[in-house]
Amino acid sequence: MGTKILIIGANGQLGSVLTEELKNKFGDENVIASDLKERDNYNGIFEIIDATDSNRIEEVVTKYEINQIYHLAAILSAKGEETPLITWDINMKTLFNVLEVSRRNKIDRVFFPSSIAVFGEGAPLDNTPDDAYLNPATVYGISKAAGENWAQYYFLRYGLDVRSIRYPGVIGYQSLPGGGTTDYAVDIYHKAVLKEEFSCFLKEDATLPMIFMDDAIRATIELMDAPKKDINVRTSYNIAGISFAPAEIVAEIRKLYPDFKVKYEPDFRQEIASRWPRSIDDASAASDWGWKPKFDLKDITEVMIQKLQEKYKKGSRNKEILMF
Ligand code: AKB
Repeated sequence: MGTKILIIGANGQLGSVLTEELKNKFGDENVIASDLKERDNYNGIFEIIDATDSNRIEEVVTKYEINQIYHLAAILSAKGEETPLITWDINMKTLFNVLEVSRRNKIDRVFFPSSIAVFGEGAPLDNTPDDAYLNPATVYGISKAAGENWAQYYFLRYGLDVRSIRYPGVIGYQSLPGGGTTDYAVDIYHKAVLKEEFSCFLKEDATLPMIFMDDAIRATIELMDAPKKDINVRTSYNIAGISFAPAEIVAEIRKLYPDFKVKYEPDFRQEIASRWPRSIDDASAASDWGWKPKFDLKDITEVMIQKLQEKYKKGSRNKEILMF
């Protein structure tokens, strides 16, 4: 039987782009997108799934004879701090539901996204290795650190082939992030193209690991394509893209928009960022499944500006409705 994929959280920043890529690779009929609400103008098979309801996940898995699940639904770092217990409940319940449905239905491969948010005090800030001490200070980070261990547990206990990546901040023109600490690095490009002033919620020297969407999607697919015998990390793989601070992205944007205005107004998200790594050691991903990023800050800036200029030229100034 061929590959039949279910994507949970297909309307999100990563999910919406990954869905299109998987459709290109496996065919529209083999990729079932799902989220809490149907996506406007979506071209393909879509099911409404609230992933806190395991019966509903199981129903869709059975209906389409799914054999791979990408579980992308979660509440992110900044948003999660507004309602810590609800965030914990949602992030863990949806993961347990996916793991249990996958175990019961003998799903071949499961993808669970983790994050650099699993790190905190006690981990080296530079070149943070995969096996650094995990001491997350956000509820999102705690849920991801616990989730990684549960992923490994399901692999060890039940042989479920769960694979995971710790994403840095993801930067893309196709979709918008929501509720993260790294979101500024997407919003800033929208403001530059709209010729508006940007208020940055991080300090100008707050260096964080980031990755371009194309690299993030390629990493995900490469990990899921890798032979099972090569996957030696069953918690989650670090992957690095690039690292930069707000002042560096501003300098890069000003090469194209010399009058771009920025003010720094750090808020609680600066506190979160200050505990995260500045850069990531991704040696295990490189040696186990050949991971290598392609895009640096200059490449990212050129593509982001060009693509956003095209989008804004075509339509409205409302960035929410410009995506896809
Ligand atoms: C966030 O900022 O919460 C996310 C992440 C790094 O996982 N983008």
